[in-house]
Amino acid sequence: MRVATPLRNSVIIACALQIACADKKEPEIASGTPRVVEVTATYDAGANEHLFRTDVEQLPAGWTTFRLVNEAPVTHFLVLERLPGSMTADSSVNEVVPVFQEAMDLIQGGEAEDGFARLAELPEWFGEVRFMGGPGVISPGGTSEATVYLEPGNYSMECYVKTAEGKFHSTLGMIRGFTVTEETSGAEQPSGATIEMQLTNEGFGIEGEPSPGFHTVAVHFAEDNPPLLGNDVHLVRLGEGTDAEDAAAWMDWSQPTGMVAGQQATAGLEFLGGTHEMPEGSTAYFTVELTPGRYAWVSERPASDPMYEAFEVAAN
Ligand SMILES: [Cu+2]
Repeated sequence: MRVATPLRNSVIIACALQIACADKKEPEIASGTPRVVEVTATYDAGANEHLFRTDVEQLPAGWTTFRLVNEAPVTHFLVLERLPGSMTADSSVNEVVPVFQEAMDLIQGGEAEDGFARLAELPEWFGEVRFMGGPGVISPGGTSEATVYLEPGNYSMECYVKTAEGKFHSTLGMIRGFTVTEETSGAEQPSGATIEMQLTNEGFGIEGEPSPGFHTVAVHFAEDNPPLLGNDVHLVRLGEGTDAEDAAAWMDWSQPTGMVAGQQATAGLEFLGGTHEMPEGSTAYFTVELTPGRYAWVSERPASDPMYEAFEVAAN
């Protein structure tokens, strides 16, 4: 795309000057805004299943927006995982999700050490899974939207928020696969971000004013992520009696009280989206609306080493 632009410009200039225009058509350049993949988070009470409802099975490579509409009664997110080789979402369902669940069941039962040891039994290929962004944590009734560049490969979309009983949503159905083909969509990289972040292990590196209104946030992943708990960014609006520390502590799934959905666990915390982690050098975009109030940017980090930044949005 970017390589082709000067060529297109030269053809346009030639046409404007009426030089050799008749038999030189503008080159075929696919362009436009990223394709939007809409995914609805739902809950099937009869089957006790948390689900991603979407018709996506195959996508061209390129800039793509994932819009997670949370129609469920609990908090969710959608993390994109690029799977190595011939692995598919079924491989994750069969070989990865049960190991995490067994680990969590042990942690939940007070056997944290055995629980973390259980993670050594993850298949070797899990170490080659690449987290590729995706819509951040979103409270019931909200919509979370994130745009990323997808390389070809097999992907899964997953939510590992937990129930009050410590069951991951992925254990209860919230994981599904899709494939990104070699063909490229040609969609253009988003532009016009009003807030920029340089995300590292030390902080969010924020530039831009969090004024009331809609914002496009560009997140540049400036440092590679630690394994399992990575540096990502989620926006939370802080209700009365809550602070940024509460929100940051909630982000640690490995704690019995971490990432638990439900009114009690998330009381006063309204999650408004964000983006999951990506490899160093990647950029993700997400959109949020700010109204006057207290907020925090929080990252999915261990509760013992939290990363957050509180801020206030003043009325104009
Ligand atoms: Cu979920």
